[in-house]
Amino acid sequence: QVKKPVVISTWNHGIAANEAAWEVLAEGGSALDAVEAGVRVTEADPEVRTVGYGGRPDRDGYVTLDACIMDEQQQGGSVGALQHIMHPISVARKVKEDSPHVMLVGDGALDFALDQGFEKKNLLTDQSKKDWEQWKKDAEYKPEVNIENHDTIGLLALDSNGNLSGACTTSGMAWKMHGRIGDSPLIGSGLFVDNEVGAASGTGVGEEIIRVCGSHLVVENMRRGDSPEQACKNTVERIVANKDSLENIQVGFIAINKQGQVGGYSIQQGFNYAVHDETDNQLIDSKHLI
Ligand code: SD4
Repeated sequence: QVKKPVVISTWNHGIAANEAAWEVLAEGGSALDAVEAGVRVTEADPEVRTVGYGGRPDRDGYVTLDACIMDEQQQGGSVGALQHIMHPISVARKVKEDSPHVMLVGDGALDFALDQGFEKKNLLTDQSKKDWEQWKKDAEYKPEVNIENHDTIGLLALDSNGNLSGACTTSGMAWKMHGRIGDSPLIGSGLFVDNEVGAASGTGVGEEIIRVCGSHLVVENMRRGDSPEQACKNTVERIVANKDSLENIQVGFIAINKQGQVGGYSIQQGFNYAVHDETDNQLIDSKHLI
């Protein structure tokens, strides 16, 4: 028995994003439209300091955004280090649909967005500017577990036709080097969708996710028979396998399979995800390795 529709997304802000995605799904809309609508809520919220508008800047004071989207036909679109655009996920979708490419970065991505009619905006809020000025006093790059760096939104949906799509969007690690791109816009790292099997998304220290192609690995684990939770756990174990110290490294994954089963797993305690199904929209504390 397939459970559908279902939406799963990362962290507390997933609740509000799920609501918006659910509105699309409840009317029989596509998973692709749902995932885009969902994460746009998070991108526009200045209180979410890790995604879109109001996100913390890089060490030079620039808010640079990473996002990708993937549909049920395994077509992806992505933007990296995009500045001045409120909804990078929608630009990523345009890259998928209206360009011959999968990924655009930096000024080229901005030019494309402006050509497509997106409006140029200042995304650096007063609060994020203040935080940056405070950070500059010591200028140390020390990501802390579950704090300020790890709240990328990844959102996966299974629609009433049984199709899967996913979206992932972030301002990346606060105080990153200018030009740094994380896992979130990389198809296979921050997000992967295979409509035959399932979908996955990652959050946390992007450098750790990239080196194992994390979301792709989660989906491949499901292909070999793992449950969504087990697939996430195995991927987390691959990440920690070569690490001397796990201090200050958080990585979490969420996953959904074709049956509408969902799960998540993280390295450290503190990761949670939101699941919306026919009965409820609830936050679940992820199981974790340590
Ligand atoms: C990154 N995975 O850029 C993202 C970080 C994250 O909120 O999850 N941020 O590495």
